[in-house]
Amino acid sequence: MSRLIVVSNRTPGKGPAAGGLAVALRKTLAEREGFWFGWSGDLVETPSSEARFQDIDGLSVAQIDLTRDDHHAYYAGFSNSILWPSFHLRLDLATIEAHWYEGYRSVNVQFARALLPLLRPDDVIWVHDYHLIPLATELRNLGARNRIGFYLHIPFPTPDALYAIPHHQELMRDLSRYDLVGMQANRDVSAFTEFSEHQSPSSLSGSPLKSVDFSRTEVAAFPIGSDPDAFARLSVSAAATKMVKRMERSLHGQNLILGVDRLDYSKGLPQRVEAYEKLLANDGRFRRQVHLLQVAPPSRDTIKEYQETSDTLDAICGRVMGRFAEPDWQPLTYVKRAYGQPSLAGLYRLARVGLVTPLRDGMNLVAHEYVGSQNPADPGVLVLSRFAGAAEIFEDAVLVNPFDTDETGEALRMALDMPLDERIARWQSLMAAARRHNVDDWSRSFIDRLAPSTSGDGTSTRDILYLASVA
Ligand code: ADQ
Repeated sequence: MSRLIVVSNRTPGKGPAAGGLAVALRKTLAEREGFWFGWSGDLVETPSSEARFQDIDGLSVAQIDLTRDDHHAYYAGFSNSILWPSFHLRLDLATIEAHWYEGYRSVNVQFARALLPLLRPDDVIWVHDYHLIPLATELRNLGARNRIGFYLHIPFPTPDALYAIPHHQELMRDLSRYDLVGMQANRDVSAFTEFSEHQSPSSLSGSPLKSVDFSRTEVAAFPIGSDPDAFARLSVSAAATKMVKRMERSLHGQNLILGVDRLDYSKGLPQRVEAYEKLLANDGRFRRQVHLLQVAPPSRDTIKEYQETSDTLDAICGRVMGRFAEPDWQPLTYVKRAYGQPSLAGLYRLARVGLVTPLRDGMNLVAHEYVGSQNPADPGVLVLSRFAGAAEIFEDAVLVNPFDTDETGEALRMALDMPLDERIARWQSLMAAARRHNVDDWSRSFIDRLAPSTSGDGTSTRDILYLASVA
């Protein structure tokens, strides 16, 4: 069996904090051999061109360092101030500084130069996410003939949003240098197909651009998932129970509504709190009967738009507190810190409503984890944004338009009033879907498709994939 080389911006770190994706890829790496390649997290003045290997909890990891300037242009600049907002259709929050592209490209070249000497001819390479779109081109320019796959964890943009990205044509040509491009949802494959079939000859110079030939690249949806049965076990573990007991003591029998997110403008946090405000304003029954817990640790907080989202959320939470709180009752708790998976699993299980309302999201694993953690005899209700990739998987969630805070407020009322038999029926359907789309099968199906002749048991998962015709 050929080795698997996983490449991502960061490699997994030490300790038990790894998410489902890292755990699943670790398992795949243990089955196939190979290593994980990425940035070390260190910024230095003169990085070595050679990668350093180390063993991280049994995982073979190769890392390179970057300079501060390259990293800034590549990560905070092109990746997270241009690609992230544009792919999430937030051009209003993008900072279009085309010169960041040089740093972005240069880091991809550095990754390719350090990775190439470590490769064997039959290694299969799996590249992750928008930071590394050019990597296949740079590896192929250096002579790599390996099978190379790319997985986009975030949504694929509409053509208009794509055209707003400097050098978008080169980025699309970069995608065409992969053998397989995996996306989260049918929606993303459709957006990609729309672009590939109607490529616009637009350029600032006015000269027509040649259209990109995608005939050698297969593009398909591989919806990522979690390990729902692991979350089911975790949600009744000692660590989860400890958190549940703590929380129950402060709830005094109120129903818990729970949001868990990275603090990111794509997650729709201000709109979510506003929807909760409307629930309390429109239906006095719920005052003193419900409590919203929003867990949202800061992320990418060197970027201005993230600080502004944080300020907006602070203000809205303050407003709702001022409007509804009483000396002996608070309508919400907002916690700006991350929790380990056992604590999260306990909170998920305790929550009568899992409120997952991103404005746009590749998949949203919190929705999967919430479903996995429910008590089968008394499950909570998932209120889910239509604009998360997860909405294609979880048809029996209460689906909402997160921009419409009246609708989300009404969905909250419906979820809180939902009778037990309906909650059980919906949850059983959701749990079946979470199991069908578990993260181990996701990883296996991508690799089977990328390297069919080298797969362990030859299992085909073709029937769960949605293929795009992009020839
Ligand atoms: P993210 O935008 O980070 O991921 P999401 O899928 O919701 O979004 O969460 C990823 C993980 O972070 C989950 O396992 C969750 O438990 C954890 N997490 C979130 N908030 C946390 C908190 N407050 N404390 C502790 N852990 C927390 C990107 C894309 C998504 C896509 C994933 C995976 O934006 O659309 O689903 O990658 O492909």
